[in-house]
Amino acid sequence: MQASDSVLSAVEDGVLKLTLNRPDKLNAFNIEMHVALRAELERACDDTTIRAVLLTGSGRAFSAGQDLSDRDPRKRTAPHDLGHSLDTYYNPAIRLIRDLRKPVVVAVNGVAAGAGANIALACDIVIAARSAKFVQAFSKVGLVPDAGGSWTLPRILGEPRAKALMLTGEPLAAETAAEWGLIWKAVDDVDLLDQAGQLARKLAKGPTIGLGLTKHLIQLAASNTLDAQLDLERDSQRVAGNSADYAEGVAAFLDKRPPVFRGE
Ligand code: LHQ
Repeated sequence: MQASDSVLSAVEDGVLKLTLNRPDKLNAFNIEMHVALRAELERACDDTTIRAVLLTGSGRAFSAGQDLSDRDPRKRTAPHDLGHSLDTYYNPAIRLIRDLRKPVVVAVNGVAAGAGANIALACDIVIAARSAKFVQAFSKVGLVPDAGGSWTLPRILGEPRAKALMLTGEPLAAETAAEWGLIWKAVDDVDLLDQAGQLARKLAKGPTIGLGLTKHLIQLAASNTLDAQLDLERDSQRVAGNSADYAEGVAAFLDKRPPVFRGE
């Protein structure tokens, strides 16, 4: 199924592969791309045959963030309400990625700048091409970090590195991002899509209910007390323990055979 030219989509082996596709604009976000991405993320949520998402970009970039030619102040008599852009487009996308109870792998194939960087960093497992870089470009155009970046970077990197990256807009190389724990790993450019695809397919064959609950637990850990987290683990384990995939996992272990999880 192909929803829009600006986001290519295909489902194979339980993986919804989404490719941001405005390569001549370094996959910068315009409204059409936002609408298409949102529709695809909603589909990932609703369609039980989709058990993992793989997001990437076409051409030499992952995404250069907001399409600035769409936001040219010289072409307006009144200023744009950028808060409205965030409410309508970016924030729902970040919430959909984080709330989706299925793993989202992102293959960062080249530069990821501005909101493009922070959309990538909102995904569950970030694999980047060694040549890719992450640029908190906002300060260069007089804006503040958005798309969740001002939340994600200080939590993962701490204030010193988050502030330096965000105040200077200096690019962060994929390998350094991996050394700093901001992403899962940097791989050779030629191997990126193979490795990210293999990982997404493996996750799509996993116990989807348990994986979704695990994602949720990890996301709440930093803001929960230990007591609240222990309660949440109990509640989540109750749900996981009632899943058919748990029964299959234990049966397969006892039978000494690989499990066949159905995501149920
Ligand atoms: C672009 C863009 C772009 C349009 C490259 N737009 N054309 C903002 C406002 C509204 C609501 C809420 O949120 C936001 C959040 C944001 O995302 S703000 C930050 C927006 N992004 C940026 O400031 C990044 C701007 N781009 C760059 O700094 C560079 O292009 C990077 C570092 C990404 C890549 O540099 P190069 O590899 O040297 O490529 P380039 O600069 O030559 O760009 C190639 C083409 O892509 C070029 O077009 P052209 O027709 O000359 O070939 C650029 O104009 C176009 N392009 N980013 N965001």
